[in-house]
Amino acid sequence: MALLDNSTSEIINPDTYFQTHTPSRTLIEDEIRVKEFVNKHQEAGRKIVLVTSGGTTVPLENNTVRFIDNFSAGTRGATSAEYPFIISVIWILIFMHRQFSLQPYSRHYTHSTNCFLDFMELKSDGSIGVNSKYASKMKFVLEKYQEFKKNETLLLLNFVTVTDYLFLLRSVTKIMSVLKENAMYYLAAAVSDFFIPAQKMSQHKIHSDGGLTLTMDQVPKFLKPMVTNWVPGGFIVSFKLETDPALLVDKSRLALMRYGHQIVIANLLTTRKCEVVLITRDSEFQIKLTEDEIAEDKEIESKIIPELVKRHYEWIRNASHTGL
Ligand code: PAZ
Repeated sequence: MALLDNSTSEIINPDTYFQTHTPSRTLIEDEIRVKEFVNKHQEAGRKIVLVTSGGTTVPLENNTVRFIDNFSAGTRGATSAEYPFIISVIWILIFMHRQFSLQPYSRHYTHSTNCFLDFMELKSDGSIGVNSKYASKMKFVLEKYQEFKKNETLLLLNFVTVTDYLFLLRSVTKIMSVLKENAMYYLAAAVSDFFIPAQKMSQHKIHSDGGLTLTMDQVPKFLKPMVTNWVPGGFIVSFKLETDPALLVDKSRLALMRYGHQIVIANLLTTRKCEVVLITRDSEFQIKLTEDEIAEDKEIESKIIPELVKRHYEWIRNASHTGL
């Protein structure tokens, strides 16, 4: 039996974390891609949003056979990325997601309960095509997807472990910091809270000849260095997930006060697809789908994103008034 007890968990500071852990082999290559992407769109005067999506894993062995995962399939991130971040200018997207989790547009046809084969049919002449029942929705999604690809307005990056995620987040946000107010950071990934530091981890596969007791350390709170050092003055929106409704708003507000960013979006595991609360320093704003909207399959992200874009504009306006 695995024994989990967080009372003995150690707290490592972020600098020590980065000094004692190794980034993924693709980090340097990813940094080059992000720099090119940011430079190109910055020169064209565009705004860029970073969306993080999906869950991070926590390996139990350095040669990883086993790892701890979480429930997130990346639905929030992939769905949000499809709702145009538009008021007067189009936002460009960096989509940093868990490898093999849902992606914008393809998410409609790749999930196991929504297999793309179910949308196709064999024709009498032996060719294959899209079943006419689904053609109009598929055409809509395909057009949007091809537009993204043609205009190169979507950069995909992926991570697997919590360590991959933290190194990548630090690099991407530091590179994006040149965009100043022309950027938004939308952190919807479900990032592990506990991990086993590399130096304490078993090198090889843990033997299965008895029970297993795990002692895990706390993952450093990366929002603090992100807000103060990586993108000082950036417009940062984080998500807070809870399962206990009595704690949700207070814990979300605490995170906002502790890290000093702009918005925390509070959501409960059970109702996250139809109800969230946007928490700022001086307000709480509920976004909810009505019964009719739920019946029409409306997605709550179609209400969240325009609200955030509006608030980003207000934030720039207020900042320029106060000379910030
Ligand atoms: O991926 P998904 O759509 O199933 O879940 C989204 C979510 C609940 C992970 C996201 O809305 C969220 O709350 N992310 C932050 C989780 C946290 O670290 O508290």
